[in-house]
Parts: sequence; structure tokens; C-alpha cells
Amino acid sequence: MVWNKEAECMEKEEKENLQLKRLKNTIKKTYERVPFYRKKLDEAGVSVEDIKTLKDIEKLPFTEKSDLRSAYPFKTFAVPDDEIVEIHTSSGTTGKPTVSGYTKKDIDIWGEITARAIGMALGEKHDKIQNCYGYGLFTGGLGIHHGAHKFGATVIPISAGNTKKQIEILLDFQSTIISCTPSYALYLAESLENEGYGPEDISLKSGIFGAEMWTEEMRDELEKRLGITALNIYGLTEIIGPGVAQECPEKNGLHISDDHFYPEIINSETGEVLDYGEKGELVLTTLTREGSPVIRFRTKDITTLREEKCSCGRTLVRMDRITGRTDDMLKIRGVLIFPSQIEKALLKIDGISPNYQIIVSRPEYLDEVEVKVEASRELFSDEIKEMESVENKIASVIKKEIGLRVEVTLSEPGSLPRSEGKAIRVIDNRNFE
Ligand code: DLL
Repeated sequence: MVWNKEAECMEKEEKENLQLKRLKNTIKKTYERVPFYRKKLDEAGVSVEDIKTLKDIEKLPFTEKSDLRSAYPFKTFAVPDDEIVEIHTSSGTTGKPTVSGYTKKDIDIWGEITARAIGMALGEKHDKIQNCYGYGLFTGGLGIHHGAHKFGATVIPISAGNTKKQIEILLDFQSTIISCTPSYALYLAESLENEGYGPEDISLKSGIFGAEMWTEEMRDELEKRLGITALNIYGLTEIIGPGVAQECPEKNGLHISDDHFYPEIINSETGEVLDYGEKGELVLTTLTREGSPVIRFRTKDITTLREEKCSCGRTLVRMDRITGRTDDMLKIRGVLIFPSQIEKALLKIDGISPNYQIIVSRPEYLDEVEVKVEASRELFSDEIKEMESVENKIASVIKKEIGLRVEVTLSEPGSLPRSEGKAIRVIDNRNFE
């Protein structure tokens, strides 16, 4: 279902006029109201008068996560405190989080874009959405919640965790859509199986999965095990939260709500803006945010933008699934690898679950990588010889994918830590200080 045909299928020229008008407005307001942006724009020597076409956005300075952190907690807000009705923060594990403030209109727009996401994920008004993203300062829970209300579907605000309860609700309420991180969805599928249930016992038709990286192979796994269409949702706290982009059932990229967020791809080393079809770092500018507008935010997420209209009829610019971050790229023995490449390799092997952990260390001068993988019960054996041969096989599939030999350790099914939110895939024990 196309939730908002007028916006989602807008012709290019009309869209660009709207984007330019909104961009100018954002720059004007941030300049007037946020000292931090005024300083940045003054230093760069640009003002709103210099923005005559959308391409002129390239004259504006980038905003980094560290800029927003240094404005902690509220110095990025562009409206008086009494207009802010909700606050969220990034999950930041290092240092202070970034804070996003929402006005009533921001919440309305957030609901609009997550309603679009629900529409793209086969949503209909009679659907029951089991929303297992965490409620709280994290944007996942409430972002989908606002969208479900706007859409007119029923939201089951179960939040993250408590897998037993999740299963009970799945079975008793027969939820039709599920929203959570893909790693948690997999854990749920596994837990359902352990209790003797399969896709035939539940009524899920689609899943809205995001907040962390995942792969096509993981999609296949989720679709098979839960009997659903598994779709990708992208977003980040600094911009608004989930719903910045969402996949439709055509599964050929995530539609960015670019009437609200202007996307660019840059070369992360040089800052040069790249063309459609080229891979680089995603940069986003909010076009309608009131509380926390952001200019040219460097997401550090790596993707490619696609301009062609999707066969679903939407004209929103699409982005490929995120394949890595400029900052979580692992450089191992000089080779750049992404955890997603290892995941991809693992999913090629029968009997291996996509639960894994990559442990990087540097015992002396050379980096070493251990990949801990969970095997299925059938594959897991008491025979050391057999286990070694499986481990070697996995190591060679990984080597084919990343060009590096890693040490593989098979673990018992269910033994690796599970996360209710974002999975922790990489433990880097190297000390780069
Ligand atoms: O993760 C917002 C969100 C909630 C998105 C629920 C989707 C669903 P943050 O905690 O600020 O916000 O983390 C944002 O998570 O820059 C990406 O690196 C990563 N991320 C989010 N969605 C995806 C995705 C939420 N679909 C950061 N694929 C982003 C890959 C994703 N990475």
C-alpha cells in the first residue's frame, strides 16, 4: 500500500522545488536560532543567499557526530524549550549520546514517514503490529509506535526483550507484522522452533527489520523460518529515528523519504560528492525538522543511492542496504573487511546459524581473527576430528569471501550471547592507543 501517493510518487521537478524551498528554510532557521550552526556557517562563509540550486548544498559544511555531542544536551535545539514535546538520544556506547528534540510537528512527520514504512511493509489498517523495538530513549519503539497510530493499524507496544512473552503474544494475538532488529527476529524464530512451533502456527506476514546491519542471506533465513516478507528499515537518532528509509516488497533498495531528508553520497576521505550509483558515505540533511534540524550530517554508513523510479511506482530516491560503516570497517593485517562479509560467508554453509562473533586480537605483531560460530545440533558433534573438519571448511568459505584466513570455533547451538536490541558482532581486543 502506498500510504501517501502524492509525496511518495512525486515527479522529479516538483520534488526538487520542494526540497530547495525546504532546504533554504532549514538553513535560515538554523542560522538564526542555533549558535553552533551560525558559527559553522560563518566560518565556511556561506549564507542562505548562496543556496540557489540544490547542488549549492555542497557549499555547506558537514556536521559530525562529535559536533552534536559537543552541543550536549540541548544546544542544537532550534525552538524554545516549551515547543519540544519529546526527546530521544542515540544509544552511544562511547561518551555522551546525541540528543534529538521533537516538536509536535516533528512527531507528526515522524509518524508520517513510519506510516509510509508500514505501508511499504504490506501494512493494512487491520494489521496488528508487534513492536519489539525498545521503548524509551531509543527511537525504535516510539518511532514505529507513532507510525502505527498515524497509519491506523493496531500497535502492540511490547517493547524489546522477554522472549517468552513475545512468543505468547505472537501465538495468542496472532500478530501480523513484527518490528525488531533482524538478529532478535532470528532469535525469536529459533525460540519458537525450540518450543515446537513453526510458521504455520503464527500469522506474521511481514517484518520491519533494522537498526543494525544485515544481509540478503539473513533475509532468506528469516523469511523461511518465520514465513514472512522481511523488509529493511533504516534510520538514525540524529535525523529523526526509524523511517528515514524503508524497503518495499520489490526489495531493490530502501526508499528514502527525501521530501523530508536530503541524501548525498560522499567519498569519506575527501568529502567529494559522488554520483548516483557510486558507493560512499551517506550524508543527510533534514528538510522539515523543527526541534533538531541537522545540516549535512555524516552518518558514517556506507551505501549507494539510486535515482530510477522503482517498479512499485514510488519516485523516492533509493539507497542500497548498508554494507558497513566508515568507522567499523575492520582493518585486519592491512585488509579492510566488514562484519557483513563474514556473515555472508557463514550463511552459505548449511547447518550454520547466523549467530556469530568476530574476535580480533593482536597477540604480538600480527592481527588474528577468531570467528565463533554456532552450529546446528546436527552439525555439532562430540568428535574432535569431525568438528575440526567443519571448522576448516567454514574457514575456507570465509577466506574466499574476505581473502584472509581466520580461526573458526564452533560453539554449541544457543551458546553465543543473544541481544534483545542491536547484536554485538565484533569484539576488537587490539589496542590502538
Ligand atoms: O537504530 C534507529 C532505528 C530504529 C532504525 C529501528 C531502524 C529501526 P541509532 O540507534 O541512532 O538509531 O543508530 C543509527 O544504526 O547510523 C546505522 O549505522 C545503524 N542502522 C540503522 N538502521 C540500519 C539498517 C536507530 N537498516 C545507526 N541497516 C545508523 C544497517 C542500520 N544499519
